Amino acid sequence: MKVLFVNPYIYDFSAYDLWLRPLGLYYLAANVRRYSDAEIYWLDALDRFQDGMEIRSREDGRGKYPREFVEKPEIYQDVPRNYSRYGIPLELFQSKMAAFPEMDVILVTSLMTYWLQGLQFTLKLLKQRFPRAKIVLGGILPSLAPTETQSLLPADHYVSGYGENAVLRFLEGLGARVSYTPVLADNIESPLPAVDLAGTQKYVPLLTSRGCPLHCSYCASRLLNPVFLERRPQDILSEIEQRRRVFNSRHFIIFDDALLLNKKKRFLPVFSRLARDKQTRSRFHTPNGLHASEIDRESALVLHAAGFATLRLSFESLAPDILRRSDGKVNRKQMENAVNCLERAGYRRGQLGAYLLFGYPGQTVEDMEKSLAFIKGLGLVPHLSVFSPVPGTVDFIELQQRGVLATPLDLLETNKIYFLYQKSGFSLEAILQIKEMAATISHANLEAAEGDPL
Ligand code: B12
Ligand code: SF4
Repeated sequence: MKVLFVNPYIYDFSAYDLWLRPLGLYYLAANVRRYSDAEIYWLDALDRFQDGMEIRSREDGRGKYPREFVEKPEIYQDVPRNYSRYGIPLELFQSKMAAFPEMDVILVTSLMTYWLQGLQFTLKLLKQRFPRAKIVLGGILPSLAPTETQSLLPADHYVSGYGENAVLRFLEGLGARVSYTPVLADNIESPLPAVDLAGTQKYVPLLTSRGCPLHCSYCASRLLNPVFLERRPQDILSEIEQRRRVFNSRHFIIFDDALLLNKKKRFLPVFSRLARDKQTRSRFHTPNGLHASEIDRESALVLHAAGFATLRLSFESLAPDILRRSDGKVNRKQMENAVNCLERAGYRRGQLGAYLLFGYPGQTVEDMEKSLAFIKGLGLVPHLSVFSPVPGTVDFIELQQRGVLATPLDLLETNKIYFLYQKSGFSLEAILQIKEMAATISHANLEAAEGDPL
């Protein structure tokens, strides 16, 4: 049986490769390879490192996607931004498909609820080339919006939640020989994600836990991962070691929601061990925000000594309503303390980033100014994390009840840029003013940091 794994194109106002990787699909491919006799094929429309592409990247692997401007859907007509298809050139995608043999099954992932059109476009290409293949769709879309996914995206089978077990069962049902079907209920150890299928292994994703024990009203972590599951330190260390030995990987991108929570059990044993290992020159990056309240003297020293190069702290806001809805994640004092500890550990302040929620319902320009001024005072680089209304979250349901968002759900309304410009209450001038303010602070604080001591 031949099985093709596909990461689809993106249609959006913006998309940047901030180490975006289809990690869920890597896990599924590893499981299919280990536990079944299916033959595996791989097609990633977002892999900037695959053959024949000219790569322009930063040294750590971040970079721009190739893009092609496309017509905006009706609902986005008033958003004053270009709209594009992001991903590898179409000819490359098509020539890869043409070179593959006929497929029996195609497994397609989805990474954001609003990347609907990218999926529709990719599914159309796949159906034209492989009309007889069974298509299975999984990931964020069928997990958070199952009804809409089924009505808008043609597939033979839809999987909500973790796919390891479901995929093997599906293949077994079609006649593949399957030796084992893993259950991830209380143990997330599984074959290591199949990063060998990617165009490069220099920058590899790393997951030390699934989910988060907190309950922020804007976050879908709990819906996607009902239980906070943590890996054993020894298994995490073995994965890092294997990546270094086999692939010479240098950059590890942490995909956790909550790397530092329960730090004594996982973060400290793993990374203090790496910190002691002076031979290694690995770099760790946390594009997802870290819990600043967990950063004390000890964890700051470990972060620095282990080689954490990109550190972004989840700050969100100083606005009382947002703080309340963030499940007590962090406050002003904890943030100051975290930054002091990190500075003492050897970081310069301008090397540290802080995520600020922007475009949150009810937020005002004044809220943003105050929060930005606080981050400026701390000497950090602000990153505006534009609010995306995520289906199924408390905030999303409230927005529907208030009539701000449509019922039934319109997936295109979950786009963060659309929400910011059309629904957040911020005027175009205010949006530009806040972005400008953030850019100025960022520039000044980055300059103050001058260079990278890591
Ligand atoms: C890591 C991460 C990122 C990383 C990398 C993203 C990536 N995928 O490469 C970065 C930092 C870049 C990122 C950015 C953003 N993210 Co993000 N991110 C995550 C996070 C924490 C983990 C995703 C992940 O890889 N998990 C690990 C893998 C193993 O799990 P998985 O992908 O779910 O896969 C499993 C199942 O889904 C299933 N499955 C997956 N594919 C398939 C396919 C088939 C066929 C089958 C059967 C099953 C299946 O099986 C897999 C294995 O069990 C999730 C939250 C979460 N806990 O899921 C948010 C999340 C996806 N992000 C979210 C958001 C809001 C964002 C941002 C918009 C934030 C912002 N305001 O800027 C940006 C947007 C990025 C962009 N380019 O526009 C939202 C989703 C929003 C939405 N509307 O869909 C989430 C859910 C967090 C939240 N706030 O609720 N993110
Ligand atoms: S702390 Fe982060 S991951 Fe956890 S619920 Fe809040 S936003 Fe989601």
